[in-house]
Amino acid sequence: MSTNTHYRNCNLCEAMCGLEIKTENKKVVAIRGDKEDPFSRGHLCPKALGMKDIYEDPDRLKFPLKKTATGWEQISWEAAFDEVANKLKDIARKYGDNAIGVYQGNPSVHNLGTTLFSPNFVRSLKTKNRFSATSVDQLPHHLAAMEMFGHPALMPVPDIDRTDFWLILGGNPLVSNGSIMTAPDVGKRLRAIKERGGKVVVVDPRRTETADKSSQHIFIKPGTDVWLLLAMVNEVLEQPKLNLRHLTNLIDASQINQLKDLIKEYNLDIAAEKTGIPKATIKQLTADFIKAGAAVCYGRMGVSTQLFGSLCQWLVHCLNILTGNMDRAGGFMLPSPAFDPVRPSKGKKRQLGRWKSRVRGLPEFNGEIPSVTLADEILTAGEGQIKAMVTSCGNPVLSVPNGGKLDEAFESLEFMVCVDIYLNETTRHADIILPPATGLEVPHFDIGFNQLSIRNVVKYSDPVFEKDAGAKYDYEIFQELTRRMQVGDLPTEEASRQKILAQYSLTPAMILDGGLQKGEYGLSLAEVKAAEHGLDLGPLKPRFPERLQTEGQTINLVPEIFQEDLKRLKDAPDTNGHLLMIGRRHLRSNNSWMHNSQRLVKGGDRCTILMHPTDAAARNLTAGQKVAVNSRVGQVELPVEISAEMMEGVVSIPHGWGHGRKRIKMKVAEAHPGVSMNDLTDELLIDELTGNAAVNGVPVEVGAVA
Ligand SMILES: Nc1nc2c(c(=O)[nH]1)N[C@H]1C(S)=C(S)[C@@H](COP(=O)(O)OP(=O)(O)OC[C@H]3O[C@@H](n4cnc5c(=O)[nH]c(N)nc54)[C@H](O)[C@@H]3O)O[C@H]1N2
Ligand SMILES: Nc1nc2c(c(=O)[nH]1)N[C@H]1C(S)=C(S)[C@@H](COP(=O)(O)OP(=O)(O)OC[C@H]3O[C@@H](n4cnc5c(=O)[nH]c(N)nc54)[C@H](O)[C@@H]3O)O[C@H]1N2
Ligand code: SF4
Ligand SMILES: [Mo]
Repeated sequence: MSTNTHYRNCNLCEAMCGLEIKTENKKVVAIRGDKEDPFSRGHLCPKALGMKDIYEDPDRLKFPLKKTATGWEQISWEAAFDEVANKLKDIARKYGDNAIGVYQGNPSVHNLGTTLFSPNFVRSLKTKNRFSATSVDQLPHHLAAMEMFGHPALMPVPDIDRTDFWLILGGNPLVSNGSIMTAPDVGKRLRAIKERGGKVVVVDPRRTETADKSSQHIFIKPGTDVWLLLAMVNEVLEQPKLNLRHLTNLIDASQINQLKDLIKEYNLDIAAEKTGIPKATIKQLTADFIKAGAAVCYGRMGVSTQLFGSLCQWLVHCLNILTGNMDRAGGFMLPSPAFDPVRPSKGKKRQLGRWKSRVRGLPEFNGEIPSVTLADEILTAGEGQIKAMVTSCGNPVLSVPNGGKLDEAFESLEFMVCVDIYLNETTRHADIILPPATGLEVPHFDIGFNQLSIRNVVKYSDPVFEKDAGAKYDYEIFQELTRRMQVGDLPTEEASRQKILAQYSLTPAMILDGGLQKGEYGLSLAEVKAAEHGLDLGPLKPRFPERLQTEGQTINLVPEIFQEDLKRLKDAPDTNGHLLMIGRRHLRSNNSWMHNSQRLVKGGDRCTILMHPTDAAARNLTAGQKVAVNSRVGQVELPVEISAEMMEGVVSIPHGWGHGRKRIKMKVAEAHPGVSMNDLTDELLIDELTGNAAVNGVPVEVGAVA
């Protein structure tokens, strides 16, 4: 029997690890880290073997399914495409275009075909009711990028290979493997900072795996980072002279004075009171940050998904800018991707709030409405009510706050189609499921993460296996659906018409080749393909001002919307006396969808509530005991784990569990169900500026199960 070796990037998380995959016939016999990958240097995590499990999973769907009175039936692709297009068109005709809702989930950006081909399909629906996982995650990052640098995709990443001081707020990269920061083997890179005499500081309500390996950990009360950051920026501004370095000419000096005035009242005293961090600690932290050779502040998920997420991301930028660390080696930098989807906006400013959601009046951003209000838009009668849903790569029932309400909402729809590889908590509500080929069966290229990686690299991965006979790639599914939606609706003008028709025969390879050749390095797809371990394109380079897309290519330090939002701090809810719930991730989970791999779920129950010993004692709780957790929206019961790694007054539950719901088909996951943290998170708790979900800092009550 002959063994074949394949090299390919793992597409499960943002780290882009190179894998070496050995196969015999149609079987995976080994998956290791590719030591010759110049970026990941042999690193991988336990989820990499999940690639094999997904490939072999008997529960994974491969052909279209239709729900009938007697259960799910396999139907042909032709019949499925026709039925989906006809139903969607009928509903749009009857109730208007906005009666179709769309939700796109996280793996969308990890799948080449979906990244490139789903946008046309979504546009063909002409609906304003578009939702995605972005608004349960990182909307504040995009808003800060748009307001300050002129484009929502211009999100700087920490140059951790060259920094002397890495301040991490609300991120746990040793477990998440990094986010809005593609950095395979963060552990090694973090260690290297300390070995070269630098410092890593983690600010987190939990002493995380990352905090454990860092130089210093500081507990913070959930949802209060905004006051910490305000006080730190204040401290920076109080220096006799700012060291802006090459940014001096990119910032209007009057904006610095304006910022000073705006935030001067938010001093160390207020910060200490709100955050629970001693004044002296904040002062020292700021002083260390200022005096470090190169420093970078990085705020991720934990500071994005809270009530003041957007202010936090704005202030993270302010801290980096005002200490001269933006766009500088060892600071916060913009990558230079070989395939660059960011087109100059030619003065056309993207906007927030061009329209509002119908029921709650939440602002649109980048053409999307916040997912916290998806259930309202389905359940509330009236003109514009969503009657049909399309989901792709998403499991909002487990991922969006108040998932229970979404569960109920999806059940009430007239029609639902899901592009997904599993029959899970969300797709069980579908009338039709369209499963694409995935994982080892598809070509891969990291369009999204090359824009976020801490070194410029590029790789193309060929499929390891052919997809099953009769299976379809995701791009083929979207192309077919788009074509059917546009039939009879093509523009009459010949040139526009031809342009649309031409899209029906495009392939991902054609788009990649064109984009790569036009890109900064002028590579062809063939050249990229020839480098099976990937190409190293060098360390990050300063990109200002050329990359800025603001008017006059300057940095906008004090965007009006953040000035305005500061007023909201005065009405911040008083959470004293409440337990506050935060989330947590685990190396062997990937949001909600990889619990069907036995090797990834084995061991003890990981879906537990973590609680500080003092809080447990106050409630007479003992380790392992089942407790009831209540919030405004729901109740769940799960075992308690008692640990001083939690801050007092804070509890933690991992998200992505809750596979005990009926009528799903994920055998292993069903045997390890856990409960859904999002049956507790509250759709009314949001970063009001963007409508981004505040899944962290949710008030809950915990007590013994009666
Ligand atoms: N409480 C709480 N809630 C959270 C979070 C939290 O930290 N705490 N995190 C939030 C974050 S950061 C995110 S990104 C969201 C994620 O939210 P979602 O994106 O809605 O959820 P996932 O669990 O990623 O679901 C992925 C879906 O894609 C399917 N899938 C996997 N591979 C493929 C493929 O190749 N093609 C297709 N078509 N489908 C595929 C899976 O079967 C699954 O249904 O959750 C958010 N929700
Ligand atoms: N193994 C694994 N890896 C993943 C995922 C996964 O599910 N599993 N999901 C992927 C996805 S979609 C994403 S977006 C990334 C997320 O990547 P990260 O942002 O690194 O994700 P988390 O591990 O959720 O880290 C959030 C941290 O914020 C802390 N936190 C909570 N509330 C607050 C607060 O108010 N203030 C501060 N300062 N900290 C707070 C939490 O304790 C936690 O340590 O991970 C990705 N990688
Ligand atoms: S760290 Fe992420 S990219 Fe690397 S092997 Fe694990 S899941 Fe895959
Ligand atoms: Mo995410």
